[in-house]
Amino acid sequence: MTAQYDAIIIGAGISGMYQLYRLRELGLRTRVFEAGDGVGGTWYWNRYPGARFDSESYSYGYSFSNELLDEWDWSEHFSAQPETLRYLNYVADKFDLRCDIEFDSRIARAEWNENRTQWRVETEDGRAATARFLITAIGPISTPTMPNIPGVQYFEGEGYHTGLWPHEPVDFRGKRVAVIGTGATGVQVIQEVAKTAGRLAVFQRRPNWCAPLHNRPIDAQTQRKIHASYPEIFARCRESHGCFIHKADPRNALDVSPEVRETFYQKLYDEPGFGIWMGNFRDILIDERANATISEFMARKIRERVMDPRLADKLTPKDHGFGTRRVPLETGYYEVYNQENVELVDLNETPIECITRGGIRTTEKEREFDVIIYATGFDAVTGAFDRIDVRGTGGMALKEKWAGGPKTHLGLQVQGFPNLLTLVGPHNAATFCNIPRCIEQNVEWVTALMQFMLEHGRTRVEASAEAEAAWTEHVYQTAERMLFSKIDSWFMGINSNVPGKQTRHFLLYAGGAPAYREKCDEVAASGYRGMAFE
Ligand code: NA7
Repeated sequence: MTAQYDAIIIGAGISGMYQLYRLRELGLRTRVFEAGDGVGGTWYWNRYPGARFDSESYSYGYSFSNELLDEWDWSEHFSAQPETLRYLNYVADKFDLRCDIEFDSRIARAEWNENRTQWRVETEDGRAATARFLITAIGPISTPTMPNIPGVQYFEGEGYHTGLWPHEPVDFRGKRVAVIGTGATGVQVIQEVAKTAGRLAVFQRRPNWCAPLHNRPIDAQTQRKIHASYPEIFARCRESHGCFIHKADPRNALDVSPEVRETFYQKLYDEPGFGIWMGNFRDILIDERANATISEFMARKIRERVMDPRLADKLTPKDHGFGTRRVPLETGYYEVYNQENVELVDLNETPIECITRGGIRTTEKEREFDVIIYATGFDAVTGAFDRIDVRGTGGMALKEKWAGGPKTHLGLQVQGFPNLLTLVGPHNAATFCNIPRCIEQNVEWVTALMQFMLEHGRTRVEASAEAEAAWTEHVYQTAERMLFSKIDSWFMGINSNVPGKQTRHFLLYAGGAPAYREKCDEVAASGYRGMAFE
């Protein structure tokens, strides 16, 4: 018999857990289907050594429960993955969420039934359930992609993608380890593995601009201060573009003297977290000349930290300016390349030909390894949708609808897919955000919509084609002026390992979380303009 619910949520990460909590308050019978055997989403899967926040811990946790805020102490300014996973398990226990979550249940199909005004979902192993509402909480960076290098399957040593890391600890002591990929993940894993590996080879295709994290433990006095100032911390996040505690400086880099610039850049470089990206001069992400000033500063830092000038040069991006791709935060990353047991393999000079049974062969030679770590990234934002066969009205496939780039209303709804709400979906501000801050906004907006429907006896909601076109147009307009829209990265939907993802389609929302929140609130206040109810 097919199980019946009022609402189905796919995913028990940060957004799915909170959505469940809120829908229960509305009295809806809600079921969460989760592919893993535990809660936590990103923090469940990404167990690789070195995985940690780039957001200040106390700005990242849920803000909806004062009791939870009072009870939980973060031990470090930027918490490591095991602590974050413990936190999310604590939340699941505290609010008794597990009883409504079906673990080991990956949803393979979701189909809208117009006659019954309901969604039917099916797990990979054939279990089915129906519900009036379907809420995807599947995460923007949750579909790991292996490199499209021939021979991956023949490697006889240990091979791990960072996003599918084993639950048991992996020992690198004395081993010959390769890391492919130097994004935010690669940087975290490289600096950690370099501590114990016998030999480490980093296979770099494109370097990124990395900035110091400056993590440290939280002492008792600071802990008390954090607890006392949660309202201010969250208020600050609310006001900033990406809901980080770092607010962009109102000045333009080009309006101040080189000396003022230098002092400011140095100050940001010495401070913890994303300040150098999010709290920098407002024009560095918009104006190429302004961007060149910070890029030059960062290049100098690499030269100062890497002893071999040739290596420093290879580690310096030439194809994009600082901040136009995701900035990895690091702790001693550049110094790793001063270690004798670490080698940087520049794939521009010597591309990988194949993975062999014993290691990796480039055009130069074959190197043997005991372990290969694939830090090769994700099929971002739309990838998690693509691997579910989502069918809307008339059997329309979501994957086909989005083939030329996503089209959404507020990044939360899709015309032709009634009663589907996409938390942290494409073109949603949550994709470019200190994510739990925007997740809470998404979940609360969706909850209010469902409450409105319950109160008004509505059973079906669908965004209009006009509202969807207008939002999509707005999303592209806000992205156009940003320098990153001219650069290949996962922000722009580029993934060299996934067929069909070589053309730039902006996946995020660049108008900023405050503007996004305002627009969502306006839509709600207008009685949900642009959405048709039945
Ligand atoms: P990213 O940022 O997409 O980085 C993936 C890295 O892997 C990047 O350096 C890629 O080089 C490299 N890569 C991918 N495929 C290949 C192949 N086939 N050969 C060689 N190198 C390859 O993923 P991350 O996991 O680091 O970060 C994703 C987000 O997760 C991050 O932004 C955080 O928000 C959390 P490329 O640059 O494409 O040349």
